[in-house]
Amino acid sequence: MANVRVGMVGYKFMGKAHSNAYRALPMFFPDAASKPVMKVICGRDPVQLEQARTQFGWEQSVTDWRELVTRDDVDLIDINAPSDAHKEIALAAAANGKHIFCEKPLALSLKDSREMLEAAENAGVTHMVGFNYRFAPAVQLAKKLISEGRIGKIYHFRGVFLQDWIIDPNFPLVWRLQKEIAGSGSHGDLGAHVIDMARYLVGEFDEVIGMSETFVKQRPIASAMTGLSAKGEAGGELGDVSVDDATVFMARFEGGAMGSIEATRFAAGHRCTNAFEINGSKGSIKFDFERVNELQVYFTEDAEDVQGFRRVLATDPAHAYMDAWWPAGHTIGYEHTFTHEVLELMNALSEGRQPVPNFVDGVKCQEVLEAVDLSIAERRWVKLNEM
Ligand code: 4PW
Repeated sequence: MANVRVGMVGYKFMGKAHSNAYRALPMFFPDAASKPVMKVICGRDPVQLEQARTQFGWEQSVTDWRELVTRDDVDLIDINAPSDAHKEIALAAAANGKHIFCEKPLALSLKDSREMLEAAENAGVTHMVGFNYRFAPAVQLAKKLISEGRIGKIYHFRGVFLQDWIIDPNFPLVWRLQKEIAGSGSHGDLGAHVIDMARYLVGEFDEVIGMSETFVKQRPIASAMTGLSAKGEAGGELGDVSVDDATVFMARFEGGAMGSIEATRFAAGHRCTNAFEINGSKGSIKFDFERVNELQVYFTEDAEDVQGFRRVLATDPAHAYMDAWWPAGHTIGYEHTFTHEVLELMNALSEGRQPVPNFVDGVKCQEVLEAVDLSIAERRWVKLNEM
């Protein structure tokens, strides 16, 4: 499949990140097995849509995704709409034989995510879910070290995703704070990434128990763009926040390791601290997305007089993807992780296999998210095999 004609739904944050990845891929990965063609971008607001189409470099635009999924000149549907739209668009895409790339979390619920997986499998289409942080070279190095047994048996996974963008109680009630649109708050938006990272590096979850809090229970019903109410007043009437501001949970993995996972949008000073530490019998590794090119490593086998954490700058040709970018020592960032995940998708499409992560990983993540929710509701440990 030389060219993959893409139809993308959504043109804001993730639409921009995905568009950049499609544009960068042929330039930096000319040997990719397939090449994305930025065919059609889809969004509801015609004015903003046309601006995005020209700015991001898409050939055409439509305002109705139902038209997009039926077009004969589109092979892949890329879903970057808010979470409440993921299922309907994915089911329609599968029904029309389109491959699907869907942002996380896969769906509003475990039930919906399982329906999406079944539809994609029954249609025989390729399906991918956007857990982009796996594709940081430093994370790929962590995966390699663990796979090679370099840190031995894993005892602990400690993961956090800390942000602080809604600490101000006057921040408006945007869609990410409304359960019917987002499904959950920090838990599904941030915690989903940590859950996926834990599954990728440590393995499957066995049981969980959690707690969550909504610190600011009502917010102004206002435009996220202007901060003004529909009537143009500052602040405006208040609406209920229906999702968690923070969720913390403990876990035990199938392999016996212990886990602690925290997701919050109330960690003052943390803009996007997606970090983990893994402790094993022969060493430890630490990653913090805010220093995305670096992996801190500690090996018990180092000579006693030089033992200690040391920083590996994962920007050499020996590190995943880096020989495609710049000479050793030249760092990369957030947007590069999306280019790497699009590379995996294009190669999978050409090789006739499912990419990793795919909807199976999306469902597994949803299982953990809902197991934690159940543990909170029933104030008990919940086994994943109950889901
Ligand atoms: O990776 C993304 C972050 O940059 C997440 O998927 C959501 O958007 C939450 O914060 C930002």
